[in-house]
Amino acid sequence: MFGKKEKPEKKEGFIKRLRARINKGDSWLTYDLANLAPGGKIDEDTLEELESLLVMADVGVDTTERIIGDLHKRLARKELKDVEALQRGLREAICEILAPVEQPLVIDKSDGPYVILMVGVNGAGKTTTIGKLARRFKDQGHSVMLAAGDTFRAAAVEQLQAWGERNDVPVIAQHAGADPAAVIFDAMDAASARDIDILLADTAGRLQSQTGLMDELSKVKRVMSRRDETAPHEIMLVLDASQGQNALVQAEKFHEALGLTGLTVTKLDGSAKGGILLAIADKLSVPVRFIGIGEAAEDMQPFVAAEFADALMQ
Ligand SMILES: Nc1nc2c(ncn2[C@@H]2O[C@H](COP(=O)(O)OP(=O)(O)OP(=O)(O)O)[C@@H](O)[C@H]2O)c(=O)[nH]1
Ligand SMILES: [Mg+2]
Repeated sequence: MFGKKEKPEKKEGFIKRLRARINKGDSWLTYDLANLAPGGKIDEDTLEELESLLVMADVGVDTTERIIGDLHKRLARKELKDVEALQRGLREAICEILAPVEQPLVIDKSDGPYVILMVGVNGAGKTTTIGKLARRFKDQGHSVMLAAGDTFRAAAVEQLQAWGERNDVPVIAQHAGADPAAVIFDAMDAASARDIDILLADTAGRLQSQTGLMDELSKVKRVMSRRDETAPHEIMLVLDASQGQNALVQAEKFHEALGLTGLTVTKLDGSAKGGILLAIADKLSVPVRFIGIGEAAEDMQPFVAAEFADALMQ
């Protein structure tokens, strides 16, 4: 488990920022819900309008149907007497979808370095997330090392090294164009030799449709398990929430190719209202480890379903 407890004031600040950034001023749901039922009466038409609202907020057609279906049942049971009851019902439906993917990352150091392989499309936020995690793990008292497995993009190694310097953690890198599997394998050796708790391995961005590059990731994973059969301990996909439904497609394809064990959803500050997280939680039973709402280190926190539901609703 994580060592030290989160400072409460830091956490409170995050929830406030999460609300403000997801909602960008007026809350998308509460504001609109009141508008949907001007006389306060909830009927089929209200639910139909709410349906379009959810689809537009990136929740996706199937997940929206699940939510609206649930509300229809409540309506039939005469449980939706007013806007407040509708809000409560909606919040419950949202929590039910999100709760199963709230599974915090648990670091197990008993078998040597805990190795996290970071994957995702170009620009999703992999390297930044590694930097933020390095900082977080160090603050919790773990020793951390970074592996510069993005040997493809110009300046990728320097970007990782900058994060390493900022957080005072070592970075293992080779020359441009080196085999990413070899870089990460060597870094695993170095991490063992130095008794490091957590190794974070960066990789180059790639589209889920680039078969050759997806195969390269499978090879990285295979080579890692040759060095330590329990590694990688976490294969984390980084998803940019502002890509909407495309993020869901990415998650499905990366999961098929690699067997993901965790997700980090970034850029919720720039997204169409955060609904994509509902679609991902509903369609893919992969734990959501962290959510990001900005570029600073404190703008990333563990995912908590109830908090996220509240941020959507308030
Ligand atoms: N607004 C916002 N920006 C973010 C967030 N996370 C990352 N970024 C920014 O997104 C940009 C891309 O981040 P990187 O970490 O370089 O992404 P990457 O996936 O490593 O990119 P490649 O290595 O090119 O595939 C940077 O400018 C980050 O500062 C976030 O939660 N919110
Ligand atoms: Mg990168």
